[in-house]
Amino acid sequence: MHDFTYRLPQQRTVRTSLPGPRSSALSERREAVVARALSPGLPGFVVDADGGVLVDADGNSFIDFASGIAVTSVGASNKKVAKAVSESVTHFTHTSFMVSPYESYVAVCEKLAELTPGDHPKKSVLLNSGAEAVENAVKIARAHTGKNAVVVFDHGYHGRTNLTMAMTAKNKPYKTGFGPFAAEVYRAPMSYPLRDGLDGETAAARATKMMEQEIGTENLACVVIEPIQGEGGFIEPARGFLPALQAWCQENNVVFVADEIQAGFCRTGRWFACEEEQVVPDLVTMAKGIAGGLPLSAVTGRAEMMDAPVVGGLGGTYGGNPIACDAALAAISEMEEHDLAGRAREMEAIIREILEPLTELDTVAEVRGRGAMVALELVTAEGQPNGALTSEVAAACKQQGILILSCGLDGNVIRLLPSLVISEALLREGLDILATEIRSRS
Ligand code: PLZ
Repeated sequence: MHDFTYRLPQQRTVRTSLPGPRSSALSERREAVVARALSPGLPGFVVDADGGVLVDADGNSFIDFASGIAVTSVGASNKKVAKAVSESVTHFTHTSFMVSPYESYVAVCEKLAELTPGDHPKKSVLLNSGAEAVENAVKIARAHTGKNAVVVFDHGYHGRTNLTMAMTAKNKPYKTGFGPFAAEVYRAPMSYPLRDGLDGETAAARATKMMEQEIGTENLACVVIEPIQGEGGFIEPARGFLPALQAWCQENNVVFVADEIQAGFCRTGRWFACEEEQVVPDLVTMAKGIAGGLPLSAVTGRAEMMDAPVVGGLGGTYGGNPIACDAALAAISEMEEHDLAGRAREMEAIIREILEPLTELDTVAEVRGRGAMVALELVTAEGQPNGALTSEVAAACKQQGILILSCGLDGNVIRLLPSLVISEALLREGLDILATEIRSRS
C-alpha cells in the first residue's frame, strides 16, 4: 500500500497521562459552558490533525480510527482541500444559492450525477448535514409518489432531527425524552446474517411481507436503507437482500433511497456501497466524506423524482455553501487521483489479516464490513452481546493513544473508520494494539 507525504509525523506518541494538563483545563471550561449532552470520547483537545493522526493540546499524537465519524477520508488537513478552501474564502463566503447562484454548486451536482450509480438522468439538491439530506429525500419521495409512509430498518440510523429521530432505531441516547416523533415511519426487519441466519432473499421476503401487510404499498412513499449500517453496528445485509428490496420497490412504485452518508465516497472500497451488488437506488443521500470535513450533504436521484417538489419547495439558507462546494470538488478529485476506493480495499486486506485470527476467541463473534469500514462484534462466553468488554477495549486503546469508536444497539461492536490516507505502518500499529487488548481480556 503506498503512503502519502504528510505534514505531521505519522506517529503515536503519548507524552502525558491522558487527558494531559492542558486538555484537562479545557475540559473544565467545557463542562462549565457546553451542554452535558455532548460528551466527547477522546481524552484530549485537538490542536492539529493530518493523515492518520490527531494531535492534542499536550502534544500527544493519537492514531485516528474514527476520522470524525467517517468524514475526513482524504485526511483532516488535506493540502488540496485546504488550498481550495483558502482560495474560496477570499472571493465570497456565502450568497445562498437560492438567492444568488454560483458555479461550484452546479459543478458538485454534475460530479454527483457522474459518480452515483446508474446512467439515467440525475439531479441533486445540496444541504448541510446528513439528517437534512435524509429529510429532503423523504420530502422528494412523498412529492413524487403522493404517498406518505416511510420504511426504515431495525438498527438503522438516519439522524437526530425530528423526522430522522423517528427513523433512527436506537432510543438511548438519540431519542430519550425528545418525543413525540414524526408519524408514518415504520420499521422493517433488517437482514443481520450473524443473528438471523437468513439468506438475502428470505430476509427480503420477510421485510416486504411486513410492508405489504402492515403498511400497504398504496400508502408507502419510500424505503430508506443504509447499504451497510453504520451506527447500528456495521451490519452488512446478506447478499441478495438489497437487490430483492430494490426490485420490490420498483414493482410497487416505492422510492428506494440508499442512505450512503456513512458508507459512501470510497469508504467501502467503491464510490458507493450499493454498487457491490449493482443496486441502482432511485435517490442517494450523501454527507460526511463528501467534502473533506466541511459541512455539506446531498440528495442525488432520478431527474423526474428530484423535480417532483414544487419550485421553491426545497432549499435552506446555507445548503451547498460555496466554501463547502469547493472543498467537495477538491476532496472528490483527491479520491479520483489517488484511487482511494482501491486503497480502502487494500486497507481491508490488512485489517482482515490482523483481526480475523481473533475470531478463534469465544469473545469475537465476527469480523465484518468492507473496505475501510470494518467492525468486530464482541460477545460473552455464552454468545450474548458484550458491551462491557467493548467499552473496556476502546478505553484501553484510547489510553495508549488510539481513538476507537464503538457502535451497535447493544454497544458491543468495535468499528474502524480510519482515514483512507492513513499510513500502512500506523494502521498496522493501531490494529496490533487493538488485537492485543482483545486477546488479553478473552
Ligand atoms: N445517516 C447513515 O451515519 C450520521 C452520527 C453521530 P448528520 N452518523 C453519525 C451522532 O451521534 O450524531 C448519519 C449516518 C447515516 C444519517 C446520518 C446523520 O448525519 O450529518 O449527523 O446529521
